[in-house]
Amino acid sequence: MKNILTLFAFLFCIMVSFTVKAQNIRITPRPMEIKEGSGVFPLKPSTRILVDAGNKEIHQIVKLIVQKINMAGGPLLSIGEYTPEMKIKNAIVLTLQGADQTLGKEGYTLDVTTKSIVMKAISSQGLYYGMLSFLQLLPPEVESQEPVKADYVVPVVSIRDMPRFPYRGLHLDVGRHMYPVSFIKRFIDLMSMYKMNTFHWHLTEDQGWRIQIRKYPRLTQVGSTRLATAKGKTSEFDGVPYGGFYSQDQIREIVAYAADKFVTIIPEIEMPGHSVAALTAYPHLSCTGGPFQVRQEWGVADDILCAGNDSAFIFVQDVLTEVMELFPSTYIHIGGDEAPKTRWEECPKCQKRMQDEGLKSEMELQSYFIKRVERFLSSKGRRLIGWDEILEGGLAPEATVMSWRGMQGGIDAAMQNHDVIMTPTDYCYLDYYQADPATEPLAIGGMLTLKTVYSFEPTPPVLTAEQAKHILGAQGNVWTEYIKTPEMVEYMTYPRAIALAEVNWSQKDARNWDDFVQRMENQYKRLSYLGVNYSKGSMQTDITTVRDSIQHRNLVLISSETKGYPIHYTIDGTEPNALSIPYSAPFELKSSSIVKAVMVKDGEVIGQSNERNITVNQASGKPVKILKPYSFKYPGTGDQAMTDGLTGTASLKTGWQGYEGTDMEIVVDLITPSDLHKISTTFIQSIGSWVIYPVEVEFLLSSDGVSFQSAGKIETAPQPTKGKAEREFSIEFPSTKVRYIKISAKNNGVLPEWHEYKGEKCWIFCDEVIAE
Ligand code: TNX
Repeated sequence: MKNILTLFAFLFCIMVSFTVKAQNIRITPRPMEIKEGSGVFPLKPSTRILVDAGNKEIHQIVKLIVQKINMAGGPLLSIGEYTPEMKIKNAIVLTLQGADQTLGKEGYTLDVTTKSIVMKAISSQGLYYGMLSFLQLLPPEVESQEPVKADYVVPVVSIRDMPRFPYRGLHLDVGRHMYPVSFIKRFIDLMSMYKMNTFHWHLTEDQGWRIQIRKYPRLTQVGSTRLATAKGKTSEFDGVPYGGFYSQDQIREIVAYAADKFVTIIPEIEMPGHSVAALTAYPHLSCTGGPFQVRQEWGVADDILCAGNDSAFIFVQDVLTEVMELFPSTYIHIGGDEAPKTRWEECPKCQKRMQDEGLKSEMELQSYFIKRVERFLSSKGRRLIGWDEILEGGLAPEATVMSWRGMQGGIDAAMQNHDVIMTPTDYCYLDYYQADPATEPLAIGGMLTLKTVYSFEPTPPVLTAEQAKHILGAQGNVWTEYIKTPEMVEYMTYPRAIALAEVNWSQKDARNWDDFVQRMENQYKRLSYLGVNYSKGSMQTDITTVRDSIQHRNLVLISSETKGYPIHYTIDGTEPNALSIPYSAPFELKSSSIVKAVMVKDGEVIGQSNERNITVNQASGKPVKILKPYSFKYPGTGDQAMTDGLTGTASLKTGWQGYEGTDMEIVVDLITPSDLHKISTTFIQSIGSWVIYPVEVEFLLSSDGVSFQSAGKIETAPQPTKGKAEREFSIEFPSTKVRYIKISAKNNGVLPEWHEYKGEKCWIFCDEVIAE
């Protein structure tokens, strides 16, 4: 009996230590080396934290962490001084003594035994990162803002860690929308929690100048306020003035706050483009002399700083002088992106400058502009960063390039031995959608899921080992045209920024999506305790169809980028829950339905529900022949998009097939001749996106696929409609046996006279053939 009890006790211990292990070593970003042991170190009120005598910086950090643990309901630890002669028991040690030099300035070791926890690093920053990892070994409740119950035990483990990249950045645009000082601090707190070390603060824009400059008061008196803002993606305005700026005192406060968390702030002052707010305040800095208005709509403005005007350079230098006083960062970002040369081409001063300086093009004039600013920054011991457009016309000698229009700018710069920060739109634009746009809040466009961010590899394989050293790291960009509130900033930033934090910190081959998903459970709990409005988009289901090409029918396929959780769905329009039909394999729908699906964990729905309207009619799943090709930019689901059962959604990206300037012509083969009396299809119009209705839609029928008879034609004259609209084009006829349906739609070709961009190629967007 006693033996059996001992055996049970033994098994129980193994189980406990196993669950502690499985639950707790979930540090994100994943450390370089983790050696798991067995047993735990319990935190008790008698536990002491010992730090090197005289290290004020680390003392400060330790104090914050002691408060944090206590606020969450954990034991109140005491702080003492550490000396190497001490016998360490029931203590947590943070020391610069005896640290592993090879781990560099940001690296650390963290050794947990049942008796002590020891963190070593060669700098306070390294110890800070050790502390962050230590916090992640504690239960997630440690992030609670009020006392909650939790078991404060730390699993025995030995960690050696250092970052892969030195530059681990997050960007925030406060030009389009701005946020309170308290939120900027919170943004810094959160990024630092994931060991990011650079905050790129985008402070000036066409739509608002947000930094106080003493020498140019009108920048904030005039340039910080726009009279209205574009409503959503329409060409209407809300009529509500929007403004604000950060005073120099506030900026100093934020810079100091960030420094305590080892976050460097790189300020960005945009030039020569994206500067309409500055030109509104000081029109003489422009080519035309103005007047201007702080921009109310998004996009790219033609009016930029005049490169022929010496006062523009004096202005830039004066502004940068005050900026350098406020920001100790070595790097200063000067923008350089999206500067149309329209004004410079017509400006006598710019043209004279080109002549005087022997510049052959406006591109070279841009390069002259940037080089001149760089000389100024270098003379003050600072370094210039610019968006990849600064490559055009020749790079300034010491410039660092932020590659955003893909990776090529970064590759070119690294090949010229320039430093690079990778921030390509396809992987780093946190303003893009992160789940099905049909169920997401309005975003600028694009699609960037958590998994795609996680898959980012900042070092392009074409670079040699030497050139690759110029890739300093990656950065996530939060552009805020459609992000009005702090809550929305968090929604767009998290959890994607955590995926990018791991891309930057963890070793390349240590990255594993399924493992990351597991570890994220720990992070989601922490974010919830912190009240972060993170997105659950990665836990959304994707509902689509696959075509059974033997039986010519569509089957509904439900999946998700986050694997490992059961999916449940409904087809009767009700909200799915854990009791709804469990999904196991693609299934057939007997009639048109709304399919709604969720993922479930422990009997609870996780993530938000997704839904798709799926139509079932005589054409569904039948083969489509494309007679005139659609655009590869908007293929829908490809050749079978018009009969895939998935109707176009509110987003131009989902469902619709697009034709750029060309006509549409398709034939659907119903395989078995069927009695039909109605055929329809839908087109969309979205003036702002250059999509208009076709001018003519014709439906033709055939029994042999060779000779077709017209069943009806619908003509329209292109009319401007407000916002986005849909129109069903249909014909009805006496019941007829039909095997082939041809639909041909004529594109107007170019945007009509009434369009702002008249004469440019216009699109037609169509979806789904419905045959009844
Ligand atoms: C391009 S990225 C811009 C920004 C916009 C952003 C929207 C860059 C250097 N310029 O001005 O806000 O796209 O995604």
